[in-house]
Amino acid sequence: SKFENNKNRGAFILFEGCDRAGKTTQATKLFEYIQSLGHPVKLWKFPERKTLIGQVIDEYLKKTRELDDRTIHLLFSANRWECVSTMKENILNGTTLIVDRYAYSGLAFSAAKGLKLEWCKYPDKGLLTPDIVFFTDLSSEDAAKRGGFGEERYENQSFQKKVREIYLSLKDPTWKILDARKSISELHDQIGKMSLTIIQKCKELPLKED
Ligand code: DGP
Ligand code: NA
Ligand code: NA
Repeated sequence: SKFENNKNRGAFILFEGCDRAGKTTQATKLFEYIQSLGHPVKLWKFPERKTLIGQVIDEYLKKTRELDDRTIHLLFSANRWECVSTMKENILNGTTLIVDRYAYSGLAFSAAKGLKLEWCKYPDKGLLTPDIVFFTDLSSEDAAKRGGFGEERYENQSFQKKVREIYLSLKDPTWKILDARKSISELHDQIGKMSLTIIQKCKELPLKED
């Protein structure tokens, strides 16, 4: 496309983690920080519940709709696919995207139900590859202590324990595993520094689709 040789692209910064690990708090704080420095930046969250597919996902998570495990896996993936061209356009035009959950969530949550990891991976093949992944790591015991889980599907300790194990098996060189027991400001400082480095570095690197 006309963007491929852009020498000034934005970064794709991803947050992943179990429920209640402080991901959304850190993604929001990072967004505000990067914006305050004058960099073009946007905050995205998956699932994107506002689209037609996202509305079905929302009903599934709120337990007002039941769906087969493979069906919902494919819908979560389709929800990422329906946003990919907009995300790509933003990044290649120089906007950094801070994304709260992406394909690793799909693998961790679906494989935790017993679906085969290899089967789960295929629908997400070709999606954008993050430049850095911040994994806010918290044991399911510590997560449960944070005022308990919410009412949505998946929000219970034994399931989250499985999700965390699968997540940790997915770690690759783009991952930074952060101890989510640290204070909000300590984590934010750490994340902010690494993000500025990656924003500079990735200007010279192609955006990957794997
Ligand atoms: P959140 O709004 O971040 O709490 O995410 C909603 C829930 O959906 C959360 O428990 C994680 C789960 N989730 C996110 N992405 C996927 C996915 O691709 N597949 C499955 N099965 N679950 C997902
Ligand atoms: Na949740
Ligand atoms: Na969240």
